[in-house]
Amino acid sequence: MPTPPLRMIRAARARGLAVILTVVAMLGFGVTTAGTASAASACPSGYSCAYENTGWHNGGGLWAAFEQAISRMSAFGMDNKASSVYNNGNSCNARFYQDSLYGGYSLFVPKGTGYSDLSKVKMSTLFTWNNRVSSGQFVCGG
Ligand SMILES: [Ca+2]
Repeated sequence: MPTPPLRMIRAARARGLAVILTVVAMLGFGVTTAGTASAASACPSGYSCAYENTGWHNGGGLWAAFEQAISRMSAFGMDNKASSVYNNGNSCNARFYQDSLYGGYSLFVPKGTGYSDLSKVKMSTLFTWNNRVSSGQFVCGG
């Protein structure tokens, strides 16, 4: 398992289990990508990522990545800001959630896939997922 790039936080999950949440949130500067052939590659291997901008671009925009879960995107300045998401995990599918602590509607993101523009993804009859993600986690086996 790779060393978390920035910091780790410990938080209690909704089910009451204490887990170590490995998260990283950073501004786009300083992050380089090899050309534009694979924008999704900006999400580190083994992580799922939420981006402030569409198209999984982190240049100039805020983004957050998790290796297990982020219970509150607000802790990384990303609450209700994501406009694209990507699951670059190694073995599990992921879910992003309307509310913090994995509540409300959830958006299923299979391993190796993502949504490049959440304004085109319906959350409900009234709303899209754009600027509504508040938490996320890998869901292994489900
Ligand atoms: Ca939300």
